[in-house]
Amino acid sequence: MSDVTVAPVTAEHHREPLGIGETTPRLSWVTSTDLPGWRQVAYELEIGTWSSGRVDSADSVLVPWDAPPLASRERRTVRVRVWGEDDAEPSAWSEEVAVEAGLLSPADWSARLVRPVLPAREEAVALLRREFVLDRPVARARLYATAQGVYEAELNGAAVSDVVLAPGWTSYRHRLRYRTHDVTGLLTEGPNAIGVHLAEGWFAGYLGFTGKRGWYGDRTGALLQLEVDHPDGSRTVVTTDGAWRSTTDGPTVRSGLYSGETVDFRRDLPGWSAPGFDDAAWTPVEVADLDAATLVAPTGPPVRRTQVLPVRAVTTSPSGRVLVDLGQNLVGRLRLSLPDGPAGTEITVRHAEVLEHGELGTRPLKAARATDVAVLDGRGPRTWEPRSTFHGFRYAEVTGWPGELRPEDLQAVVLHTDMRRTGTFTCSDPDVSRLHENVVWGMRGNFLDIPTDCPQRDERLGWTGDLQVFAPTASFLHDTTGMLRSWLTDLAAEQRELDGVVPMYVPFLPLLPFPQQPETGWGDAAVVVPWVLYQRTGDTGLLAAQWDSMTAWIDAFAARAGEHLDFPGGGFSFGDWLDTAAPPDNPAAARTPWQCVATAYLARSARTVAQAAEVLGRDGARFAQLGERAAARFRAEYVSPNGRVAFPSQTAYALALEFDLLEPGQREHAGRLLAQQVLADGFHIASGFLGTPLVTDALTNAGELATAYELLLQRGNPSWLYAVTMGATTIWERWDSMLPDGTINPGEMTSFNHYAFGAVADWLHRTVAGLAPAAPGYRRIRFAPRPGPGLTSAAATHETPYGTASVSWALTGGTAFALDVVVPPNTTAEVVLPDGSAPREAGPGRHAFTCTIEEPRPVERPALFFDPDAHA
Ligand code: RAM
Repeated sequence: MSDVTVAPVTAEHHREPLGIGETTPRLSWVTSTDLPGWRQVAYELEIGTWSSGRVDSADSVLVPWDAPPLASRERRTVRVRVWGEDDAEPSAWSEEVAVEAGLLSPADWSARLVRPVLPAREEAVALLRREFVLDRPVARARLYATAQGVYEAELNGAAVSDVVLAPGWTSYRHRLRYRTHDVTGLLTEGPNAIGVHLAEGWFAGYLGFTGKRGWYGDRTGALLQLEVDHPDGSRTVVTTDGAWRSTTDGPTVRSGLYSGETVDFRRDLPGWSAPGFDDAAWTPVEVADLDAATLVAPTGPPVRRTQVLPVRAVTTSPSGRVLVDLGQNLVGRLRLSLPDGPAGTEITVRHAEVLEHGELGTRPLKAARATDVAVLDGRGPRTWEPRSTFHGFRYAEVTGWPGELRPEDLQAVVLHTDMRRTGTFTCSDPDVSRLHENVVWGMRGNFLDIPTDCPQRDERLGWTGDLQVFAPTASFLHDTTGMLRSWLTDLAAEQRELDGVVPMYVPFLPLLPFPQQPETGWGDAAVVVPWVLYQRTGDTGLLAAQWDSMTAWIDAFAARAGEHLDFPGGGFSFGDWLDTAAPPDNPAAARTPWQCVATAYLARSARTVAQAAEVLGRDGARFAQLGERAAARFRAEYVSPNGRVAFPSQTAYALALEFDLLEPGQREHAGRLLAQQVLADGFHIASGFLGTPLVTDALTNAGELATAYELLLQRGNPSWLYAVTMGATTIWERWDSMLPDGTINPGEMTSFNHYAFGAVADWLHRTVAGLAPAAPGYRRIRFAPRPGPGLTSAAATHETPYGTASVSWALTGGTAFALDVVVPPNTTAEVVLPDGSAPREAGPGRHAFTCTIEEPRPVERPALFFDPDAHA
């Protein structure tokens, strides 16, 4: 027996493989060992009674399930053991994991969709229930459940799970996710009751910035199928059907995602989801049709409460209002320990991300009211947390609280998709470390079931451009693959209805009166996101699944570019959105015209599809050709023979360099000109959504690392650290969402939680710390830290598909460089030291290196250099 242990097997990208939709889920495992250089040479998988026998293979990630496929509801235990190069004996078996299929065919569903009868008022919340008797003991029970709206289910008075805001938001016309719950322990022989708490959610509530609600329908509904297996082999099935009853007179008076929730405890209905409750006054539900072919099992984790934060301070504002500060801009809601008080006492909580001159700054929320209200019943203290809403906030204003509000009366409950955290970064500059922390919080707040632009105002849409730039960072920080796979499936489904045009946001709603057109940098999400996920996870299956979407996007994009790839139709495009030169009321007015950006993106995306074709063994020649034509067009139109780009902008140079659009002879000059441009911009950000994520990489690769560091460490506005110096705890939509004088930016869109500009974290991970995949899925890793002026140490860790990789370096006395890396089992690594020496190979295990480098020096300012900050 060797000193090798194998963690429990995972199936596809599931955290909990219960109720999965794959019949032959691919399996992965992570080995841990202290044996240096350990590599797997063989494995044996056991799936139920099936065994693979010893398979001579080093593969441990997304290994095919060669056992017979799972049938609906079928559960099989899986385990693996492995052999290393020098191991005569296999490792011990990994701990067993049960992999269980959900309902795989529409025919498995006997449940009917039931709709409560709703009153005329908006945002009503319904309770639905029925009782049933089990005349035999319970051996195993599963609840398969979903809703049109957002729901929580209860059995005999207990919540069936800790999932919140289920079923989340998908393109409901195409796909509605159900979830499988193991409810064996919640049922008893004899009388039982099942109840559902149902609010409008994304399905029927307000969505988007047009003030419209009911995008998918104006009635909510629930679909539940409870299957109880008895020891004698028989099965009782209880489903939503005409026997259910409902009421909208329960304690939750109203709930909306944007508006918040009101509870009136005087309307409490104790025991409503337990047997014996008198529902004679309730109304029979209406049974409706639902296309069971749209029901799908989830591919990623659900939304959960992931953290509870205490209140940092309760203060009184200049105008005398009671304010609560959580110390962190977050997404979720407050849990209130309500005191006793006279029946009818109304406590109101308004939320906001910032204070403006000491008062709650709600203007950025636009039409989102973000207000929760509790009405006391005079029957003692209670704990209350809204159920069907979420807010983006750091501050809250509380009115009507009987007596004095104490910090311990409130807690913030953080909500987001329950992704596994996989990446960390820290460095010697606390502001940069805080910037990174802000990126993490920005991601947490905006990965609430779908990847959104912002979590607080009346928008919260799955903007494709935002994720396109942020996907590399996201996939380092958390395991996003399961969640994004679902989103990409929706993207493809929406795209099919728009002739290949990828909508600006997914799920798509026709919010604006004009037709969708191919949007540079936004639609490219169809290509970039699957490619990034492939790079980071090695999942070729995902790439194959998105192939049609990727190619349809290129065709639509090329059609807009026109025969000569010159985007002749003119018109509007977001382009380098929110360029720092754009005035607050015209975020599209960038330094770099959108046609220039579009030509560059066309080249890059077409080439990426050609690379994907190679991976998938498909013919990608026409994409490769298109990519080269677009690159040539870019050069002809926008680059001088020497490599000067037509627009004096960081974005134009960064695109040319990073998307590899230049001739070899032009690169060096262009790189120098980019550095000069950044200097001319006073080492400030002078780019927008699409350019900014490329600038530091372009500088690094052009040998202008010090300039990249100047940009990173800039603290004046606009810069990444400006917001940090202003006390930001998330990434902002605008560099100056908060102006230096404490006034909120007058622009129409001023979010304080927008992850897009946090995309720089990917450069922090890959270049500053120096941890990057050198082969898909980190099967080979590149450790190439690049110390620069202003930092003396940096470190990063990443849970690769093979286990933990880590890097940590320190620079002492300006020249003594020390590096520590951990290479996960079963991988190889190349280590590139910053002294210019040849790359070294490193096998699994921990390695230390030292070298002497030239002291990193700040960029020399020419004598006549004009620093706008010095003259401010
Ligand atoms: C804004 C969104 C988003 C951006 C679009 C173009 O409304 O907040 O970040 O992608 O515009």
